[in-house]
Amino acid sequence: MSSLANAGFSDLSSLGWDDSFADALPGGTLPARVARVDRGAAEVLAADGPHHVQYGARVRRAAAADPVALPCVGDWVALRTLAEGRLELDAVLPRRTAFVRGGVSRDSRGGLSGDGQGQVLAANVDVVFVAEPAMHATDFADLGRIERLVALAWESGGRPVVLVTKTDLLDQGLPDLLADLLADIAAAVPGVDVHAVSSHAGEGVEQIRAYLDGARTAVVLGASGAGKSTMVNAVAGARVMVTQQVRAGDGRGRHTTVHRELIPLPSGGLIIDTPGIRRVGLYSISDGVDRVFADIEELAERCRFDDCAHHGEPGCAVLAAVDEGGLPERRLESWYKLQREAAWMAGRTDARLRNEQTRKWKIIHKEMRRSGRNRP
Ligand SMILES: Nc1nc2c(ncn2[C@@H]2O[C@H](COP(=O)(O)OP(=O)(O)OP(=O)(O)O)[C@@H](O)[C@H]2O)c(=O)[nH]1
Ligand SMILES: [Mg+2]
Ligand SMILES: [Zn+2]
Repeated sequence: MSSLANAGFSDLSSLGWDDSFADALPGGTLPARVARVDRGAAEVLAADGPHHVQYGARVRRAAAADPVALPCVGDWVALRTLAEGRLELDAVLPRRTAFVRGGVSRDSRGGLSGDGQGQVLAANVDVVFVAEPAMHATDFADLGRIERLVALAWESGGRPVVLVTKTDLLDQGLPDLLADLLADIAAAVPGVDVHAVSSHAGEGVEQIRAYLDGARTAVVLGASGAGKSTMVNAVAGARVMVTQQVRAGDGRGRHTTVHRELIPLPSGGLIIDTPGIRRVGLYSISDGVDRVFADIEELAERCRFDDCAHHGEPGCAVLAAVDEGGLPERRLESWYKLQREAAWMAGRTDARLRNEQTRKWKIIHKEMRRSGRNRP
């Protein structure tokens, strides 16, 4: 919190406030931006500096009905002054963008499970930085994870950007290694900027700052140990986040960052650091996956059957491309996996909506019975 405690803002626009948020602000309330949430309370940044505020009844009711309504880091909120002078978080203003992950997990047999509900990881984010280390202990970057996070980033409404971190760890005697890696990643996420970053060497830091020009907000996502907090510190030019060495044996991170936190940067703009992600499920599925797999979508137009699932049908242009080496098999497998998950998630969401409808009708019927209106 030290970074926030002495911030002292006079200017909401430096926190990303603008006219369209102002239009949504209820009368008699004060605007503030959520910097961090912690069990039913939030640390917010207002025009006069940071405040610790509890959630009002309205917010608690909305969140009980749908966890997506819970205040989250990056949200713009309305504060109301209570009689005793204390401030309360009265409402969450409509989100411009939201990075939502689905509560999907894989059981021991590889099947999908979960409650079909979403969790907002960050709101009102303009740029989603996907941080992937150039090298793990034994392996190069995880393309499947990048594809998944970029698909979710497109869904959020923000702009995905891939940061390949710790490039100083690559064998400097083999300059092609980095170029090949960047090319592989660029092919996995067509249309997305990919940058090499070394926070230790200060490389790529200016490029990251440029994405935040105009008081824009970014969130950094990636596995534990990817170097997210180190990058945030490099961009801030100060040690605002704690970092820790990865484990010696397998090179995995130690889950050092445990809270999502919004950090206003001295050079302008804001950045949200997040705890290392173990697994992110898809949530709302519109065109995020299709955008990441634009090459497969394009090939699919040449399949003989319109509804080809690319599972061995005759005249399948996608499988032909795999055979000819134009489409990596790994990528097709990754696409299958996300398609299956998207279909499963869509089914869960439908089931949840049906349950909600049923529950609503039960309540209405009960009330009608009580008031005797359904008696003949
Ligand atoms: N060589 C090198 N090491 C780096 C670089 N960036 C980060 N590291 C190291 O990687 C380790 C993990 O860095 P963190 O910034 O704590 O990683 P994180 O992604 O924030 O991890 P969590 O908070 O656990 O999610 C630390 O020992 C850093 O010093 C880099 O550019 N080069
Ligand atoms: Mg961290
Ligand atoms: Zn096909």
